[in-house]
Amino acid sequence: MATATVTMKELQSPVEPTWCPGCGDYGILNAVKRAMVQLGLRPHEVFFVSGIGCGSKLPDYIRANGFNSLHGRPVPIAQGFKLAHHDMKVIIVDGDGDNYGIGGNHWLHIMRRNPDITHIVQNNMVYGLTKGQYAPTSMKGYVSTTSPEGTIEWPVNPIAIALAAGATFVARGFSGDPKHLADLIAKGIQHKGYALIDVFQPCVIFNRINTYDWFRERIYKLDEDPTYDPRDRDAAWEKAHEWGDRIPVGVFYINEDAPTLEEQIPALAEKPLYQHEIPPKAEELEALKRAFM
Ligand SMILES: Cc1ncc(C[n+]2csc(CCOP(=O)(O)OP(=O)(O)O)c2C)c(N)n1
Ligand code: SF4
Repeated sequence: MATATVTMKELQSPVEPTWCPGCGDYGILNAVKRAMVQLGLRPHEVFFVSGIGCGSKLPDYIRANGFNSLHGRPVPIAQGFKLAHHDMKVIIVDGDGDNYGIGGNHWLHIMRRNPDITHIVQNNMVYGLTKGQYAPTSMKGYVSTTSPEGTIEWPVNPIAIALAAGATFVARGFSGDPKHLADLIAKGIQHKGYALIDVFQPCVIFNRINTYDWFRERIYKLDEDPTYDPRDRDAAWEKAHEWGDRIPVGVFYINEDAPTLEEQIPALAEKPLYQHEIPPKAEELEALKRAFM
């Protein structure tokens, strides 16, 4: 891990955010910068990948490498980048619609593979950019432009799905508490393997149910309970289903022993893929062709 000194100012992008005043995405941007400062991560050491959505504009608002991909596609792009350049920190930042909806299948498979990637999902339980349609995380009965009588679908449970799919780091934060969220993001970046950080992010325009106050009345921190052990998968499973008057945030689960995707690919052991010789040597190409004949 880098040990250089990095300041919040150094991470300041010249681009002004276009988020609505009061949007929970500001807290996430602040927490991401704080985490980079905490870890001494310099702009050139980090690559952000996002999809399409309000929150997915984040790579424009931080001075680091960044790439806005298509709606639902940041996961495969981040994996491709990680394989090509596995010595860089790769951070995906996308919305709940992006990752739990259209990109849901990619998400399942990144968790099985365990690349060393940090994934911050801005979960506002609504589609913000496209003006308030219900999302996969909207609560049952949620009234929106596309569910005027209330959505009849059960919401996805990101924490339970991540545990079931084998994610090796599963956490949830709240954008109204950027300091706590920064600690979670820093832990996720330090974790060797895939780290999910689902973040409650109030959308002050389209989600008038799950507001800052709604979350503040309910959330409590797992790390304030000294008896909670995040290495205990059964305990995490139980906490994943806690919803209603009390909703936990913090690190639900961590498995520090699983090998990463990169560690299991022999070609990456010697040097990053982008430093490999292209095109391969003639005899290597011949051998490859013969393997398919
Ligand atoms: C393939 C594709 N389908 C649909 C859209 C339209 N679209 C853009 S953003 C979005 C939803 C964004 O919601 P979310 O990912 O939760 O992010 P938020 O805006 O709430 O931050 C949709 C449906 C698109 N751009 N591309
Ligand atoms: S519509 Fe909602 S999510 Fe989008 S910028 Fe405004 S407050 Fe934020």
